[in-house]
Formats: sequence, C-alpha cells, structure tokens
Amino acid sequence: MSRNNYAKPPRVKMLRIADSQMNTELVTPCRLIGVFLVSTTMVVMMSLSVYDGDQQQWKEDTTNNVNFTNKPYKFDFKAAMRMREENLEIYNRPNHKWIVERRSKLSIEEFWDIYDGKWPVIVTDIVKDWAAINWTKNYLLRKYGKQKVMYRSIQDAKQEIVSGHFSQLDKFVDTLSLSSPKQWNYMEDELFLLFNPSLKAQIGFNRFAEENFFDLFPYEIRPWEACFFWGAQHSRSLLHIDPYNWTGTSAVISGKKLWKLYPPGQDKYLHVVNNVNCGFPLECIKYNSPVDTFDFDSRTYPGFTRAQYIQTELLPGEMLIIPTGWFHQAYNEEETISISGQIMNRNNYLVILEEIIKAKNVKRRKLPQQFDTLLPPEQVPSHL
Ligand SMILES: O=C(O)CCC(=O)C(=O)O
Repeated sequence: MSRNNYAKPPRVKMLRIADSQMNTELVTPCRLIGVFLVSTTMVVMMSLSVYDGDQQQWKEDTTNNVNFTNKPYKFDFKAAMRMREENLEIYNRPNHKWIVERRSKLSIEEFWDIYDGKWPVIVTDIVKDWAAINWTKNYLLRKYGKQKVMYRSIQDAKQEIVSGHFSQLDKFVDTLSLSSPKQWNYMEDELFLLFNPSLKAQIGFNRFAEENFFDLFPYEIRPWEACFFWGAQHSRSLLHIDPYNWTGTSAVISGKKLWKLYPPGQDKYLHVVNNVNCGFPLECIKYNSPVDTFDFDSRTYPGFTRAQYIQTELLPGEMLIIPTGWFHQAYNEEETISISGQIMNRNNYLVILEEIIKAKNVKRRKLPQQFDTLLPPEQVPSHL
C-alpha cells in the first residue's frame, strides 16, 4: 500500500481508540532522557500530523475525545466489538463467534474495520509469497549451523524452571528430537535475523504491517522487527500479552502451531504476574501468566477454568494476527519454525503509548495538551 492510501479514511467506521481515555506518568531515568525527548516529540508529531491533514472527516471526528494527558488511556474493547459488529454487516460478513477466520485477499481497510484491535484473523496469502517459506532444516544448518543462538530449556513442564542457553545452532537442532510433553527446547531468538540480513531479506512484504509507527522510534529503542522461533515438538510459549501490548503476528514456515487466544477483560482469571518489567532499552511492563493452558492444574489455578478462549491451528504459509490486549499461548504440535512480528498503527498506537508511559519512560504531564484531539495520523512523519 502506498503512503497515499493513508490520506483516505476507511470506507466504514474505524475504531477510534482516541475516543476512549487515558494516561499516566513517564518518569525519566537519566539513561532514558533521550527516550523521553523522543517519545514526547513523537507524540507531538503525531498530533500535528493529524492537525495538518486536509481530510475533513478526520477533523470532524476530533470531538468528544478524552484528554490523554491527565488520565490513563483505557482501551474500550466492548466499543471495539460493537464497531466490529456494525462493520461486519457493512461488509456483509458472517458474525462467527469464537472462531478465527482464514482470509485471503483481505483489504487493509477491511482488516482495520473488522479485525484490527478486535478479533484475531489468519491470513493465508502473505507468507506463501515469501522466500522464507522455502527454509528447510538442511538449508538453515548448512548456512548458519555454526552460529550461536539463544534457546531455553524447560524441564518437567515447569516454565518457571527454565534454563537459557547460548550455543551453536547445530547443537540446538541435535536436541530437538529429545523433546516430550514435559520437556523441550525452544529457540526464541530476537537477534538471529538481525545478524543475518540475507536471511531476514527472505521475509517478504506484509501489507498489514506496512503502517508501522515503530519506524518513528529511534533505532536504538525500536523493537526488533522479527523474532525467529524454532521449537521442538511440544514446546510452547508462556501465556502472555506482547510487549507494549502491540498487535502481534506469527507466520509459520514449517510445522504446526496450536494457539489459545483470550479476549481482553479476563485478567482476573489469568493469574497475571505483576510488577515485572521487560528490561528493553525502552522499558515496558511484562504481562505474563504462569498458567500453562495446554497442561494446567485446576487446583493451583482454580479461577482459570472460567477464562474463555478461542483455539486455532496455524499451518505453514499462514499468518495469525493477534489483536492488542489478547493473552495468547502457542503450542508446537510438531517441530516448528516460525517468525513473529509486531504492528503499531492507527488502531493500537494509543495503547502502546500508554504502556510506554506506564513503564515510566515519559511523564504524562509533559505530553501536549491538545492530545484530546488525537486521531490516527493521516501521514506519519518520516523523521522525528
Ligand atoms: O510462537 C510462539 O511460540 C509464541 C509467539 C508469540 O506468542 C509471540 O510472538 O508473541
């Protein structure tokens, strides 16, 4: 999609997360003074880009917004779902409850209107066009076998008893056949693709991630664009929400993943661990749960049985897009290679800014007073 497309408001009502409310403190540790300046500048630029736009419709939409600068932003999932329902009718789509649809030829506007920030979707016509879809074990071993990679080992199915390893890729791959439902190794390496640009170049275009406000962040604090996952059979992630509560993507190259996806508003059942930070250069709060949804003990986590979820399988060549606010856990039903990415766009950027504020990178009161008029930008400034 070209940049010009941003000038066109979507054909139907968008979820306007700026209509809700929000904010907190962004305290400024010395080492992050730059982050503070940059974040504030970014927010100002985003606001200005909205003011500068020549689309009357955006301007008309700037009424009734709550000021971002004096109270925390809270994403209104129920409003998002109401919007989804209206938009489903407009698009003449069935309102499936509790399933994840598989879609191809999905337009970006329809994605924004009925899935983004609302409901997960599997897109089937993106990953199949990537050169990465041809990655095989032999190819990766031949070219990268001697490289050091990061993986974690789980013993006795206890994700809290985890040991981290940094060893050669071929040594890690040797361990893959030893897994069992209680014991597995999982390579989750954010740097592998970064350090191997020719491999990363084989990850093709994703039209749903083209509007990417993370590009506004200085390189040093920008999240890595793609995380490489290579899991033994039975390996699984933690039940979690993604860093900064971004919209997540997971593309399966080979193997098969089973997902459990929990709509927002169920934290009371999920035993989320509090007060843990992610430790990234731009700090964020971690939202992890110790519950292993694929093997959980209802005596230890009695409330958890009340949590409602969708289960879906993800196959090679498919990409799952997980909306902001949805807890999720993936289980590799067989040895699986996948790539995770993230989206920060018009539908979730206030959620992400709020997380940046909550993690005390920036002070809320320093944000521009006109924040209450903030709407998704028509154009993202090319630099800060
Ligand atoms: O593929 C996985 O095991 C988990 C991926 C995931 O949840 C994520 O990237 O946020």
